[in-house]
Amino acid sequence: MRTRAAVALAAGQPLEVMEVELDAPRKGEVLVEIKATGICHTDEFTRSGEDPEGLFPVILGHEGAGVVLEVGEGVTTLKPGDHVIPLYTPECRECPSCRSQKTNLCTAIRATQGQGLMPDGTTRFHMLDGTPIHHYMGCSTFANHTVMPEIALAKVDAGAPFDKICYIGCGVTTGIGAVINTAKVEIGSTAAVFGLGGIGLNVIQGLKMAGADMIIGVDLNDDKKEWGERFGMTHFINAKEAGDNVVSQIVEMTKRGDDQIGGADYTFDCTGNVKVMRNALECAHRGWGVSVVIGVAPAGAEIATRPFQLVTGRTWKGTAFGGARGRTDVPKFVDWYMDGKIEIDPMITHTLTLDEINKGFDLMHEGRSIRAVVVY
Ligand code: NAD
Ligand code: AHE
Ligand code: ZN
Repeated sequence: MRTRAAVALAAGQPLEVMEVELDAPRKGEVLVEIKATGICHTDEFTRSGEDPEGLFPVILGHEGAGVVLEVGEGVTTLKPGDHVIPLYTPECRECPSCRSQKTNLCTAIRATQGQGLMPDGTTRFHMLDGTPIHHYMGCSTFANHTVMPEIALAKVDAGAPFDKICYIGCGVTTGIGAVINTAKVEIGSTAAVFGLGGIGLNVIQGLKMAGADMIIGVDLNDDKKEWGERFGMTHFINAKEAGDNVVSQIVEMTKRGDDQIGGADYTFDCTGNVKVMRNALECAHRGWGVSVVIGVAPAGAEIATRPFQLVTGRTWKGTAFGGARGRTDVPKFVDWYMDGKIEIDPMITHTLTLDEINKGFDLMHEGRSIRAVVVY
């Protein structure tokens, strides 16, 4: 079939909206009509050429929601008409990682996914002249139709609005999941969140749900103060004004108890900047502070700290997709949204057509959007 897609032809170039060819789903695969997709900073990371796994031409996008149109041979858990959220972290429930119950990082199809291919090593997308187009994070939601493995689709409430629940496909689940699955924040905790964008605000929302007492937000952009407060942030630091003092400021603000040792119980990097990651670790509390890396850093970037920071009891952790097991947990996030337990609507600041998709990237760069969503 033919479908419309925003194609990244080369690194650093704007996306080009065009007709592309999409092959039928093969064994274990599903054809999905994408109804809406968010634009996450990770799409920009790959578009810009900073992603060491970046391949071109490619159809980016990994934060979608849609409807099953057709299933390939052997598909048993989905049928045409089902509403689904694509999963860049699939859940096969059979690989050693899934069976371990210690991680959400399913390994069933990770190798081919990283090569921009379907699990059988081929692509379903082609240019009209036959040139293959790479898949992205196994999803490619910047196309009106896509083909996905059955194990990478979560079936969700058919009454939920696509233009909102698409955000559960990455930002909402990553942010809230980082708090509840990865950090396992307790009631009364103190926390610091670096980067108050589409992910950081969901970390704040998760911290509020978990009952954190003090939630310090840090961003370069003063406009984010109001945004953070909207979701439960209690204190704001402008990172530009604080400069190198951001760690000492947070330590000072979090001093508690007789010994007056400061430091946040939990800290989160939602920027992808390795210097920020270091600050986030170093403002975590001596003896027990946990710092969670969420941001994705450019090729070649490395994190550093004095080992003494770890010797003295800080823990550095990372999280992908908020530690969520997609087919199990994503339907629950949709139900929480439908039940009013989590907020999504105010964070979707812009709704665009596919033809306007590059404007979504501009809004992100200008710090004007939290999430721009393309509705097909
Ligand atoms: P975004 O562009 O919406 O937000 C980033 C925010 O960080 C902005 O508000 C920006 O002003 C702020 N910022 C930038 N540099 C800063 C600095 N030095 N100090 C303080 N604040 C700073 O991006 P997003 O969609 O929220 O994504 C955030 C990061 O998370 C990206 O690196 C993205 O690739 C990554 N991410 C990771 C996962 C995962 O599973 N680990 C999932 C989604 C996104
Ligand atoms: N390709 C990059 C890494 C990108 C990355 O870390 N992706 C996150 C999801 S970001 C969603 O917005 C992730 O899930 N990682 C686990 C995985 O298996 O990819 C690089 O640096 O090579
Ligand atoms: Zn994302």
